[in-house]
Parts: sequence; structure tokens; C-alpha cells
Amino acid sequence: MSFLQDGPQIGNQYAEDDMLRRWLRWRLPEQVRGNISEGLFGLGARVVGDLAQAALDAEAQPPVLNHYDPWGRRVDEIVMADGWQTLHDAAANEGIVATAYERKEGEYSRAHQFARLYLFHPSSALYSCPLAMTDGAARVIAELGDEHLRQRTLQRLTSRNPQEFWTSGQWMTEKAGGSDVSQTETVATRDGDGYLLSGAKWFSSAATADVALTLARAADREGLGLYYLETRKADGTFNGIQIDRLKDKLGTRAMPTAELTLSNTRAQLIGKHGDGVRNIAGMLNITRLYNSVCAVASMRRGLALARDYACRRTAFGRPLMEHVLHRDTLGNLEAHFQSAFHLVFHLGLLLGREETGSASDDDRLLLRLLTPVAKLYTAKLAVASASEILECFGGNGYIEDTGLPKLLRDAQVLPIWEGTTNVLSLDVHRVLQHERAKTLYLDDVQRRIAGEDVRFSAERKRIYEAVAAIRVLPHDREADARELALGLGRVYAASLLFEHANDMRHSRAAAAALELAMRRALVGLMAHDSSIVAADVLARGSA
Ligand code: MFK
Repeated sequence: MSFLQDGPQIGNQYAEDDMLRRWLRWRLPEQVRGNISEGLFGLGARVVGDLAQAALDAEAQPPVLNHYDPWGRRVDEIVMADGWQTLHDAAANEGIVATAYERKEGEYSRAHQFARLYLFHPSSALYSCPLAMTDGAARVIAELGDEHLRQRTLQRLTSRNPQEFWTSGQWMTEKAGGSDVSQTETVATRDGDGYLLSGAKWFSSAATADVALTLARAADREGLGLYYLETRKADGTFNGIQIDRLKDKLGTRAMPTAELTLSNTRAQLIGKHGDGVRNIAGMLNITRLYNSVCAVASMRRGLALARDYACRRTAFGRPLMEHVLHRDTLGNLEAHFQSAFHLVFHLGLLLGREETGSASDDDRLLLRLLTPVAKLYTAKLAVASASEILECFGGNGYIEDTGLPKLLRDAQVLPIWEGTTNVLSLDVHRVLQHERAKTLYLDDVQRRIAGEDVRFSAERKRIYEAVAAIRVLPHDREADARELALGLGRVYAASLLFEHANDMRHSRAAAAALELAMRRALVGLMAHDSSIVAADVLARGSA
């Protein structure tokens, strides 16, 4: 019989994840860990069991849009796989959104929720996308919704009961503006105590959602307003919504993204006219954090698969894992992953503090600054990591039915949706104009690496040097915004890796992650050279 190669196999994704368990031990009080570890273990088993099967089913049967029923009635029905429904039910009963709103673990509730989302995402066929928007909508409604909306909707968006659990869309993008949403053309016309919306939405992810938040322009008012709508009326028919087409996307194929036309869609204004962008930003900040959690989750899943494969696959007489160069590649990927993990989970702590009233003004400003930093930093890493992971499998990594190419296709959306790298860099730039933002950031980094300990003194010195470089860098030049934002991500991640290695004295993995990350992933912590004139010449292709 000729040679047959086994594919990669992974076990309980909580039990096998040293990074996650070490971080929880490091940051969470013992009692909180005691409360949550059994649930995480259970979810860790499901994501390689029934949820993995559901995700496979959803991926194998992508959504289909039927415009008409057999008798010619326009129905615009999106047919979803059974697996998609299973993932909906699991998202509810595993409390992927609810955990953050029940707040059973006080200020650690978001960290707990991040851990759950992180386990869930790689086996969710991107059900994490509707959950991101659902969580974002819940946050906005909790903060800005009136009593009626909070009573009617918030409870459903945060329910653990699958029959009751609603998901939300975030319909921002129109043909005229993906990044520049001020170009929104949808019109809101007053009708009784509500509004009727008419216009076209060009990228509406999770098109099967129950509700959506969207932007529109009231005829007689300046600026945009934020509107809440339910996609169906009480009789089950669409609320003035026509589904024109499903997008044919590079990845995220199990998740329906649609082009929609709104014709007198009944909606309710949230907040004031003119505050639409500012108000929807609260949702964006949550979905950007989801994006970051999902980025690190996908990096970790890729690594788990590649690591297992490296122990099974033999080449030149030895398992791949016994080849020094392959170990170097995997170690490098792990160092990148850990730097991203630290940044993102730290934001789970800050967000948890913010939502339970225990955050200081400094915590809030740092969270505001680091949210776009984490999104842009982790999304880029996730794409590079997925590409390297595929290569770890050789030709098999390029073959669809191994399930591996999906890792790369799905990762590629992470730097695009919820704001591209440049748009997020401009958001970082916007926050840095706040007089205290940069000083606060630098003081926080310095605090994490303070001390006289000789351990890691070379790493400490390099982080100090990066801090000094950032301190003198002008923060008001738009052309520098991207390099600066990426640098802020690297330096902050380095400071967390440092603190972690320093605190977890007996962890060889923590020390090795710091050492390797500083040599590779975080090299040129604040490599900065403003060469906008040269970039201008090359960008335009001038002779
Ligand atoms: C795996 C899970 C992943 C999740 C899946 C989600 C799938 C969803 C698919 C999509 O819908 S993708 C849609 C993505 N679109 C975007 O992300 C929009 C990108 N554009 C931006 O982010 C722009 O920066 C933005 C539209 C928010 C602002 O542009 P503008 O029109 O120039 O507004 P401006 O004047 O800068 O800001 C208006 C106000 O909002 C200001 O406040 P003030 O009026 O008080 O000064 C800003 O400070 C505030 N603001 C803007 N961004 C903010 C913010 N406040 C807090 N946080 C922010 N992020």
C-alpha cells in the first residue's frame, strides 16, 4: 500500500491552549477563574465537536437567495444551512454576547467573554460577524436607546435563549461611501413618532439579522442620524426591505452579505439628528474589538493545526518538528501570535472596567486609543500568519478540501471590514490629537517595564529606546499615521510581553515569547522614517 498522510488533528481547544490558560491565571482572580474554567473547558470541547461539524455544514452550503416563491411572489428568502442555525443556537446558549451584559464576573466579564469568543470564532463559519454587530448594537442601545428600545430589544440581543436571541446588522456602507460614511444618501422622512427610510445599502453583512442599526439623512436636518430598524414586520413580511443580491466574496462565504434597497422602511431615531456618526462609533469600537479577538483566534487555530501536522508529517527522514528551520518558523508565528494576544486581551480588561464603572479617565482614553491600534495591528498579522500557516502544509495547504485555504481567505477580510488599515490609522491620529493621549500611552508602557531587575535588561532597554523615539515624534502629521499606529501596537505589545515574562517567572514560554518577539515580531519597534516625498514619487509611478 502506498504512503498515506494523516491530516492535522486538534483536541479540546481550551485544554490545549497554554497561552489562554496562562493569561487567565496571570490576570484573573482565582475565584473568577474557578467560576469560568469549567464553561471554557466545555466550549473548548464543543469547538472541535458539534460546532466544528455545524461550521463545516454551513461552509459546504453557502447562503442562496431566492427572489421568488414557486408562485411568483417576491420573497427574497435567504436559504441558510442547518449548521448556520446550530451556530446561532450555540452562540446564544454559550452566551458569546450575553456574558458581557450579565456581568457575573464584574470587571472581568469582558475578559471572560473575549475568551469565549476566541474559542468560538474559528469553528463558527464567521457567525462571529453577526455576533460582533449584535454586541455593538446592544452597547449602543444600552447607552442611547430609550426605555422602550431597551425593554424590547436589548434583552433579546443579549439573551441565552436561542428562540429569543436576536442578531443585529450594521448597515453603514453605501455605494458612495465605505470609509467616508458622511456620503450616506439614504433619506429619513418623518412618519408619526418614527421615520421611514429609503435608499440603498451596499454591504450589509449578516443579511438574515433581526434588527439593524443604520445611518440616514433627515430631509430637513443637517448631518446624519443613527436609526434602529427591525427587518420584518409583525406579520413576518419584510419591513420595506428588498434583497437585491448576495455578494460573491473571497472568503466568509457561509455568512450572507447583501445589497439592499430600503423603501419606506420603518425606523426609530437613536440619539439626536446630526450625531449619527458619533453614535454609531460606539458600535464600531465593539466590532473592531471583535475583529481583533477573531484575528488572534484565527492565528492560534492555524498554529494548532500546523503544530500537530509538524509532528505527523515526515520529510527527509524526520518529522517536520525535528527540523530546526521548521521549528524556527513555528516559533516565529507563536511569537507574533502572543504579541497580538496580549494586546487584545488587555483591551478586554480595559473594556470590562469601562463598562462596570471602575475605569479611570486614563483607562478610557487608553481604550479609545488602543482599540483601532489593536484592530489594525492584529488584522495585518492574521493575514501574514495565515499565509505562512498554509505554507507549513506544503501543497496540501493550497488544496480547498483540506479546509486550510479558508484560513487565508477568511483572514483577508480582517484588515478590510470595520475600517481599513489607513482609515484606522487616521482614527489613531484623531485620538492622538487629544493633548494627553500620547503621554498617557508612553507613561503606561514605561510603568510596565519599570524596575532594576537584570532579567530582560536588553529587552527593557530597547523598549525604553522606542518610548524615547515616540516621545519626540510629531503626532500631527497625517502622512506618518500608519507607521506610527503600527509602532504603537508593537511597542505596547512588547511592554505587555515584558510584564508577563517578568511576573510569570517560572514560565519558560513567557520568557521565550518575549525574547523571540523582540528579535523578530517586534523588530524595529518604532522604525520610523518619514519619507513622504519619496513615497509620493513612487505611488504615482512618476519617472
Ligand atoms: C469577525 C468579526 C468582525 C466584525 C464583523 C463586522 C462586519 C460588518 C461589516 C461592515 O459594516 S463594515 C463597515 C465598516 N465601515 C467602517 O468601519 C467605517 C470606516 N470609517 C470610519 O471609521 C471613519 O473614521 C468614520 C466614519 C467613523 C468617521 O468619519 P468622518 O465622517 O470624517 O467623521 P468625524 O468627523 O471624524 O467624526 C465624527 C464624530 O465621531 C467625531 O466626534 P465629535 O463630533 O464629537 O468631534 C469623532 O471623534 C467621533 N468618532 C469617530 N470615530 C470614532 C469616534 N468616536 C469614538 N470612537 C470612534 N471610533
